[in-house]
Amino acid sequence: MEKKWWQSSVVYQIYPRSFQDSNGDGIGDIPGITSRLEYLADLGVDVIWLSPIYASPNDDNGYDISDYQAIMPEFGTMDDFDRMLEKAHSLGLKIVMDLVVNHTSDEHRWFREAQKSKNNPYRDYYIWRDPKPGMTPGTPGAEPNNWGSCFGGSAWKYDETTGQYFLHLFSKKQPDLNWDNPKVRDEVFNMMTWWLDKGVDGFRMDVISLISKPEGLPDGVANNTGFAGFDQCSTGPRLHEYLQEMNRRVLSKYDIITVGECPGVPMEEARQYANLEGTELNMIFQFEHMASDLDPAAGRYGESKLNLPLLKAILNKWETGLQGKAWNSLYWDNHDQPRAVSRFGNDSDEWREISAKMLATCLHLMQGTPYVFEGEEIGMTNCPWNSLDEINDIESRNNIAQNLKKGIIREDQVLGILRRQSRDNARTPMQWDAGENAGFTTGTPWLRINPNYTRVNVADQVGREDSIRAYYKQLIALRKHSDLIVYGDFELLEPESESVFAYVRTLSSERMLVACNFTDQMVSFEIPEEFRDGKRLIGNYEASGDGKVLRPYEAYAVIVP
Ligand code: ISL
Ligand code: CA
Repeated sequence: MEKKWWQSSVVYQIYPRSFQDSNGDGIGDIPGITSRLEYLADLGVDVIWLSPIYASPNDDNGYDISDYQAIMPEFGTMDDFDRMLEKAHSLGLKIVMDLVVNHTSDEHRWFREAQKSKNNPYRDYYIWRDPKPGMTPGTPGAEPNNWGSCFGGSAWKYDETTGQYFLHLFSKKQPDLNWDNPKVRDEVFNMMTWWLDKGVDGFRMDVISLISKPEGLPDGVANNTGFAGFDQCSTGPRLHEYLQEMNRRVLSKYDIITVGECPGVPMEEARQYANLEGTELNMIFQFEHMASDLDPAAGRYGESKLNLPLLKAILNKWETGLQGKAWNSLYWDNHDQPRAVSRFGNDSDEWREISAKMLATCLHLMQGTPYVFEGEEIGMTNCPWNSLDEINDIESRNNIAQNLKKGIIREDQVLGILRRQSRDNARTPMQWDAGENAGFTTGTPWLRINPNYTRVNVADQVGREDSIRAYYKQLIALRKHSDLIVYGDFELLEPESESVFAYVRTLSSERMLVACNFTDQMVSFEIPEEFRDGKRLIGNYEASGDGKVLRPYEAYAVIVP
């Protein structure tokens, strides 16, 4: 297999609104990011993925873009961007842009034009349909089909001016682009080329699996909300054709990293998306393991409890299934998910540090490119929200309102749900120090700061040898010098265990055992014979145990020969 730099890289995701404010308006910005680049270089990551920084009315915090070639004024200017890019490159850091092209904002010039009339040259940039015959346009049931928006309600909005509906799989301010129109593809590919010529190092492609809609836009199977989910748009009929065209016309001309966000895409399909011949993308984000703590009937906003055998089965399937055929991405955290240490680890003061290190060990020593989300490297946790008023996230707000109205959840369940599942758990400002506003801003932060910032912050951890951050740094450095960590085959041990996640990696004669305890109890785990005299590579307890048990949340890696 030909080795690629992005296979041995670690990517760090920045949610710009929450990373570092530089001018006291309470909103993170590009100069703020620039001022923290040394911190990231020191951590040892290779690539920074920036959540969207383009002009946007912020209905979905930048995932609704009104101009792909302009910077959101709140974040700074194009000059600020150029300075950031230059400094990043001088520190050996690459910059990956978020490419959000399943939809635009309804305030994008193309959509403003498209809305004017049925024969506007931009009309066909979007997906318009007549109301259902015999129904009163604009009333429930008159929508062209039963698809629901990911943020609640129908995926169709009625437009009075022209008497038609437009499709929006996300908010009504995020109309879906019509990728079947070659002009749309030209526009997107030209825009991508413009950014790449500027020197950016790749793209993370937002819900790229949804861009090709099924022929005839048929009804789907409705769920408990009365609407069908977006499964029927996942890997639509022309998806691979479009990615191959994008690859031919744009991606293949640059030495970059590409990762497609692909909710709902199965492993077998990922072999094509992320194939090693390189005809489409380098890797994708799969979502299956993000459901391993959810009750399938209740979904994202129901109660949650980790099913460890299921989590292992899913990751094992992806590790062994893509082995030699395609490439994995590895993540616990991102801006859409609750904090991993609260979710899969233990965020109490007693176990936060140890369990955060355990999760990091488990993830970073698998095969694939690891992603670290801002604050993960210091063990930032979910936030103890006091009310729905504190929440900014459109997904939680809309879905909770809808589920209350439909009687799917009760009022007294709302806080628990928010604390467990809201996307805003990931979006609270970065905790830099124990001072005012966690060192994030001198003004009023746009979103509540997690009150534990006095105990969980960067300043405390930088320079402390036993910190979570120091441990991440160590894990990241290990990968740089080990083909075994990057390329070794993966083999799961004890798949049925409810408490231990253990696996072996193999590259010719080199073997590595990784053992992780996902519980706060001492559990028995007999170290396999061949590893008894092995060399300890890393571990989250100071000294090795007796080889017969794992202490609470213990994790270690041992290598032979
Ligand atoms: O993560 C999710 C479900 O588990 C959804 O919240 C998420 O919306 C979905 O995965 C798509 O995410 C991406 O596109 C959205 C944007 O809101 C998310 O922030 C983005 O990551 C629409 O652009
Ligand atoms: Ca600012």
